[in-house]
Amino acid sequence: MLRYVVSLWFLTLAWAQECQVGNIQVVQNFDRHRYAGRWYAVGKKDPEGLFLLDNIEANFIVADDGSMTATARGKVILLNNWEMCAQMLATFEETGEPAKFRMRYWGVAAYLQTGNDDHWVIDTDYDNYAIHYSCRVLNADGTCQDSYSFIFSRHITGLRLEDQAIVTQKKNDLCLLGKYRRVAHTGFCDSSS
Ligand code: DAO
Repeated sequence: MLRYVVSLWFLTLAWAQECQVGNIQVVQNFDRHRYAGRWYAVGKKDPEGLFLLDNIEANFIVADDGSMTATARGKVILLNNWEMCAQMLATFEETGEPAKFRMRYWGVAAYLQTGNDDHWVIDTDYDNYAIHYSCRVLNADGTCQDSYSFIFSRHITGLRLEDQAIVTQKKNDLCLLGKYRRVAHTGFCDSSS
């Protein structure tokens, strides 16, 4: 029994070490110019009190001075049952690490969510997939209590077969394997204003 408790304690400790937000690796030599353009969220790990449900896409723009902004849209449900397409805007503040930004976001309508979150680019090949991560609340042991993460694809149909293993490995590295749901694209935001 004691051996079981001790092994469990070591396993928990190892998990907590691996899952420290401070140990999360982001993409090396991040190139925002190649990251720019339209991405479709095809998977999402929701935060507490989720906001964007499906039909989520983001368009990153890099200005001549190098600053990055984004427009985004996605279906949300407000007041329990009012489905609408949220049009969002975001600005990205440098942190000194090229793939780590602070993202300030707000809706074009005042009743939409506003926030200021981390926006980390965990991995991308720029042409097909990108993995985003944000931890909103840290636990005392340095693991994340409340995170969200988008799996982005350049293709509205989803990830290519050859990218799926890479993305699965990264989900595992983020300690979020099994916590993502598929994000549907049904044209909701094309047909609603
Ligand atoms: O959907 O539950 C949620 C949290 C996401 C909020 C952030 C949306 C703002 C705009 C995204 C821009 C690019 C990722």
